[in-house]
Amino acid sequence: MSASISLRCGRYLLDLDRPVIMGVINTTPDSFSDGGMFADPRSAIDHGLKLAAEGALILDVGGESTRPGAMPVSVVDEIKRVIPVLDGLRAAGVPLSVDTTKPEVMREALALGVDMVNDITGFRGQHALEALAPSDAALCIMHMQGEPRTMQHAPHYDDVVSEVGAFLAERVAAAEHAGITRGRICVDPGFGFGKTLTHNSELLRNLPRIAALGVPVLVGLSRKSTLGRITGREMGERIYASVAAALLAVVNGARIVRVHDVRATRDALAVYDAMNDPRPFESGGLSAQLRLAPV
Ligand code: HH2
Repeated sequence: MSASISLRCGRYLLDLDRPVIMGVINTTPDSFSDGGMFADPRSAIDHGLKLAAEGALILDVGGESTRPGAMPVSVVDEIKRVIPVLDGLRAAGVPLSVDTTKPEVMREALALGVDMVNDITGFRGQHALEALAPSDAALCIMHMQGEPRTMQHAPHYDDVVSEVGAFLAERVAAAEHAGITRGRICVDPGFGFGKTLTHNSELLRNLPRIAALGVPVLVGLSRKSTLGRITGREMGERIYASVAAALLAVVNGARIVRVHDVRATRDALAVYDAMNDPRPFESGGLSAQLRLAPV
């Protein structure tokens, strides 16, 4: 039997022996899939509670859209968007993640007690790793080529899997150098962030090579345009493709999937889980409490 895998996430130790769902809550007016739907804090909090009830074991709150062509948001505006929502979700009973690239926002969120910081720039911002070092929060280190406004113009790699893997390895080493233990780190190849459909499929096929870095892998393919290109479906009709992508990611070694459609993904992953180990399902499945040990 393989050694058990976990991630230290602030207040919790998250059991990753079975795949974990991270539910997405965008408090933005312009996110590519749910922009404007949860711009009011109350609706964002209610949505987060719903996602936790549906089976999300992490809630990821973002205040700046990263879709190709999105316009930047000021520190003040981003804080105004995410902090009330994170505050309202503190008692949700699952780890809270903030999706941000700004060290100032990271600091505010950490002061409030968030359990994870998800940075699409891989904590390359000045003082980003310093902001995380004194906390117990988890880090999601993501790869992106270029920057959101222009990243899809002409992404180019000689060998996408090797280049993404080398970047992630370098950022893990930088985090460790800053005093952050590996047990707090997960990595993400950054599907759609400066990548074509061909790059994304090559990364998904070769995910075991990213997992070989030795830290848990997180994958976000939910509703992305690459799935629209494959299926010819508009945003609101990509749920089946998103579930298929999440399942493939998990089969190829992802431990965490970042999704909008938690309920559907949960069912698909439960089938995968039960195939590997049916015992907990004989007695009703594993509760969130059993997978989230308070530290
Ligand atoms: N994708 C998005 C945002 N944050 N973080 C990680 N770690 N991995 C991802 O793949 C990822 C991410 C984009 O999706 P979404 O949040 O729905 O849209 P937007 O950035 O427009 O708010």
